[in-house]
This record gives sequence, structure tokens and C-alpha cells, in this order.
Amino acid sequence: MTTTFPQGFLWGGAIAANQAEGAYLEDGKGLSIVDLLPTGEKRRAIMKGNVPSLTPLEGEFYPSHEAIDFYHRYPEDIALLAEMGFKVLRVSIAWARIFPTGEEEVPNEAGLLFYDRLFDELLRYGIQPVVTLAHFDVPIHLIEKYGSWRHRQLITLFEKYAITVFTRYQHKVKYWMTFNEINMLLHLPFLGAGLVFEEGDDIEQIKYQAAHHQLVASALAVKACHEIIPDAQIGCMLAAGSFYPFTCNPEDVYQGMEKDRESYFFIDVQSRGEYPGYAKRFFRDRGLDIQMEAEDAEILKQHTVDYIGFSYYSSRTTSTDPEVNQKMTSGNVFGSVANPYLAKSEWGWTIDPLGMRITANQLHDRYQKPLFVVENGLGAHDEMLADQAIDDDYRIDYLQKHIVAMSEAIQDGVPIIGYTCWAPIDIVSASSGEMRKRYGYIYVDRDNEGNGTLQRIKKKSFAWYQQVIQSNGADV
Ligand code: BGP
Repeated sequence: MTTTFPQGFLWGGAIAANQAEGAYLEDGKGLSIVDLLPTGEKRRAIMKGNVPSLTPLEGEFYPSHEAIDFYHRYPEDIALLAEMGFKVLRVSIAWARIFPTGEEEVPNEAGLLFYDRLFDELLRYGIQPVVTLAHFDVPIHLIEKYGSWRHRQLITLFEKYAITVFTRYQHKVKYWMTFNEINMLLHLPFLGAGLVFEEGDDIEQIKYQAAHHQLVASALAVKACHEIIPDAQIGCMLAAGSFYPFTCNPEDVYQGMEKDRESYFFIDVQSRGEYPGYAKRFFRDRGLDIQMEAEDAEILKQHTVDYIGFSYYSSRTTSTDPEVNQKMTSGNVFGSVANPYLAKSEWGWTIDPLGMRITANQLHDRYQKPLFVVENGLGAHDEMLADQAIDDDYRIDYLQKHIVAMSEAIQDGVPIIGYTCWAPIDIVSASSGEMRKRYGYIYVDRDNEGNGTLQRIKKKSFAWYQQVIQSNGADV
């Protein structure tokens, strides 16, 4: 199979502040969403909005508090990524490092300096930073005071934060993204938007109102980015993966379309600049009354994104048959039924490389804008053999097949500009909080309880990815 990629293709990897940095209160940083997420089952309930406390609980282990200590060890990590030949590294800025409560008049200089140093270190090796403004990140104070994104005030505060970082890093960062996996808000509303629910809350109403606020905030960030850094590109970010109908029964097919639209709804607004008819109908049918200000429609229309960023891990499958619905896959927050044609990862995530080609083609048909694959990878247990060898052939196999599928999509005419795998170095898992769910080409000696030396060790996949980049994807 020949794989070809355009010259200048942006090879790299992606991490997020809260899953890598640690130093959760250092240099004036405020508390943020993930600082309240422990590991295991409790984590899942909290991510959905069932939050027992807005301060860390005594005796509870919160993996983000130290994570892999990227905050202090980034020079060593970046040197390793540079050795692999990275062209880009996707990171996020922790909002609460810049504005610890979200409401300060003046930003926290120590927080701004950290990202100055980080971006300088990347640029020293010729690695372009790709920066997400909000990767599951809201300062806790804004949840206490406003109920987070349910309140319109968050738009103003987010816009101020965005303007601050665009201005500060205008000469260092040319690729930006607004909200990570914006559609996650519907599935994990605390993680995606800091939403905490109480008895009697109209959850659907709150979620879609918060979504509207994020969409307006995203458009205002696009506006500010275009004004402050005219040569930058700013995109949206979708947790993608098309829904397949379980059978050719039109009821299943229709349901698949509806489920895709639950996610496309966000990108339709961010990319086409208006609410699609099916969304308006959905609001009407459900009796949802979304408060929009007179100027919102114009803001959304005028400030659409430059590219569509998306994560792709799995396709999803849906059925209207109650019996089929008994067989759900375990790991998927999107609620997919098991696809009998596809294997699953150790965490129950469906593995479907061809689905990557299908999803990329659908996104291109729909939006006709450049696409950027900003997450894709395999979470697995890694076993250390003698001499610290980690033979992660299963990871190489997964990534190889997805890179081939991406090349096929490019040959189909889909303009994909880059690929940042999740995550080039082991970090804390977002869904489980575990360290043993590893994605990296670089192993980090840290376990689920936070023990370990934090030593970095190259896995077998390290040399493989180095070769992929060196050959511009010809040698996978
Ligand atoms: C995406 C998130 C990431 C990341 C990834 C892998 O949804 O944007 O933050 O963590 O999924 O998921 P996990 O870490 O749960 O395996």
C-alpha cells in the first residue's frame, strides 16, 4: 500500500495541560475542573455533573495534581519529541494559570511566563505549538459564582482570556483551537463545561444553553485571533467518529443520522455560522428555550473557523432494536452498541481504521474546509521487559493502520493538514484518571497511585514514529 502525504504535513502529537503538567497550584494557578477528578468510578459520576465538593477532598488521590510533572520536565520531554522529528506539538493553556479565578483584572504573570518558556523551547527545535484554549478547563471560582457556562458572563471572561493569550503569544503561536471536543459537553457536562447539577434541574435546557454560550465565545475568540494574529489559523475541535446503523432498516439509518447530528450541530454552527434547521426543530420539539442575544446570530455568522480539528478513536454503531442495545461497548461515552465486525481495545474502545477514512470524507463533504486530525491513538497496558524494553507492537499496528486510512482519505481528495497522535508521552487518562492506560511512544514511570520515579523511557514505537515522520509518512 502506498501512502503519500503532502509536503509540509504537520506530524506531531497532542497532550493537554491538565493531564500532563501537574504543579496544580504552583506559581499562582487556581483550581480547575480536573483538579477535582479522582480515579475510577467516582470520576465518571463527577464528569457527568454529580459533584460532591468544589474543593479537593482530604485523603482523595487526584492524578492531575502532579500528573507527569511536565510543568518542570518539559525541556527533557521536548528534546525527546524533537528527536522523533516532531513538526508540531498540540498543547493546551490552563485558563486558571492565566486567570486563577477567571475574573482578575490583570493576568498572572507567572502563568504567562510558563507558556512563554514552553513555546520558546518548542520553537528552538523548529516545533510549532498548536494551542487549545480550553481542554476540559474552567476555573472553579467561575463554577461557584456563575454555575460555569450556564451563565452568559462566561463569554466575556473567556473572550478576555483569549485576547490575553493571543496578544501575548502572537509571535509564537500560529495554530489555535477553541474548545477541545466541544460536543463532549452533552455527554460529560462537568468535564466539558463545568456544569454541576442539582435535584430538579432541567439538564437538557442547561446543557444546550451552555453550548450556546460556548459557541458564541468560540466565535468571539475566532474574531480576536483573526484581528490580533492575521497570519494564524484557528479551528474548532470535534470528538468525531461516525455512527453506523446496525442494520439497513431505515429506522436504524435515521437514528444514525440523528446521532451524528448531535455532534455535527456544534460544528455546523462553528463552521457554517448558523444553527441548522434540525437543531431549531430539536429545540422546539423538546420545549427548550435557548436565550440568545440579538447580536449572537451575527457574531456566529461573521466569525467561522478556519479548519476543522477532530479526534478520532473509534466509529460508533447504533440500533433501534432493544435486544441489540443490550450489547453496548463498555468504554464509549457516546453509547455505541458493539459492532460485530470490529475488535476492541483493552478498554472496550472499538478499533476501526477504515472509519477514520469514512469520517474524514464525511467531514470534508459537509464543511469543505481543511481538516486536522488532532487526536488518535491506542490506550493500552504496557509491560516493561528486561533492559527497560517496551515492545508495543499493538500500538504500532493501530497507528499504522490509521495513518494508512488517513493517507487514503487524502488520496480521496480530503485536505488533511496534519496529524497529532494522542499522546506521544504517557499522561493521565481523561476518562479514567489512570496512568496504566498508556498512549505514548515514551513511557513514564508512574503508576495509578502516583508512585514511580517519573523517568522517561523510549518504547519500540518511538523509533517507528521517528521513521514515519522522517519519510513524511511514506514508510509506515
Ligand atoms: C479525548 C480527550 C483527551 C484524551 C483522549 C483519550 O476525549 O480529548 O483529553 O484523554 O480522549 O481518552 P482517555 O485518556 O480517556 O483514554
